Amino acid sequence: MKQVKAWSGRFGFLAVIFLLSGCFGNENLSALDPKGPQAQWIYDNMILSLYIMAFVTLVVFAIFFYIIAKFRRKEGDNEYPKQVHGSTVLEITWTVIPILLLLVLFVPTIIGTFDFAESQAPEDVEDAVYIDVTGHQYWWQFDYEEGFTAGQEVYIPTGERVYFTLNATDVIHSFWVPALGGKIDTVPGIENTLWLEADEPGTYMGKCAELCGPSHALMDFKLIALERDDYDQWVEDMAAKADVEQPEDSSVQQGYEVFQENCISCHAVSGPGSASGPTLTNFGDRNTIAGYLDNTDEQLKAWIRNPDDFKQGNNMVPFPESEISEDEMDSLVAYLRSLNVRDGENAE
Ligand code: HEC
Ligand SMILES: [Cu+2]
Repeated sequence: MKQVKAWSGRFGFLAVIFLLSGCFGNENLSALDPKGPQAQWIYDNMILSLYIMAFVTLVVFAIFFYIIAKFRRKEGDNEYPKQVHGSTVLEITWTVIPILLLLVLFVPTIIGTFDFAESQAPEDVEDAVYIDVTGHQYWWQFDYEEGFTAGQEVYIPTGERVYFTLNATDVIHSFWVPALGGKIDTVPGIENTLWLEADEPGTYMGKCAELCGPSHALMDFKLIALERDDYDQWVEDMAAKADVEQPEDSSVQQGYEVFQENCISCHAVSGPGSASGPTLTNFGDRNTIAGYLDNTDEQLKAWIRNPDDFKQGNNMVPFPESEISEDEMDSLVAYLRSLNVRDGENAE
């Protein structure tokens, strides 16, 4: 008996932890804590539909209990009551009321759905930002109009609509930043559109929301909203990287050579990216490796040695010691750290 109690206590404790884990720790990952106008709109409609459902439930249960009480068998009731079939008035009532309630949800939903898919800024808006998103198994590519590519982390200016055009190369993925807006599928061969806006600067978690293979659950990304000035600076720096060939810093020269020999076939480090692997132009600024591992030197080495340990079925090849020695690995890591435009500011 004691044992049972102890165990149920432990499970109860675990259950509470699991429930609470949904509330804390995940930076800006909740649709219930909207951080932009589109997410706010979705949240408001969610609450509206919740009220409608609560109202319907209350009314139905009230009638239910009233009927049970009123028509229950009373003392002396020994005969069948009158048997009634069908009632046109009732049929019409319970068809019309739900139609009206559905319309209350339908109309704003349709208006919102079309508004969110808007692919062009209104004409009076200058320098609206347009970004092409491509979903890959299991990483995200973000192509900017200025001719460069970012991987895993998409930067946007704060307080304005940013227009995304979405696509995929292999299978269907889905682009979702819960705290900022709705999700939308990225489908090979089809261009979907969506705008998002962040009220405040910050880092917003993004998720792939369409089962796309064994590592689907790890296909995370981040949306980083900067003040407009900082954003412009970032764009300028990323675009400037396009011309950089040789590292200026001689201490990372060896790493650069190791990289050129083994990695450049899949990873670009400047300009437009490639479709084979994430662009590493600003890898040193990333918080995470492959979207979710803490970006530490140890993890980075472990990732390069065997990516499949971390993301099953991903498309990067492993690099055992027979191909890259421990010494070369150190220099390679130093080189990767040197690839940044914000002095590794995001990395923690
Ligand atoms: C065959 C193509 C290929 C080669 C060669 C390759 N990679 Fe990758 N790499 C990938 C792919 C694909 C991913 C994305 C994996 C994922 O997240 O699903 C990746 C991811 C990464 C990441 C994480 C990137 C990020 O944005 O978080 C790093 C770092 C990396 N590779 C480094 C290297 C290094 C260093 C080499 C050379 C030693 C190398 N890769 C060689 C395909 C390749
Ligand atoms: Cu996916």
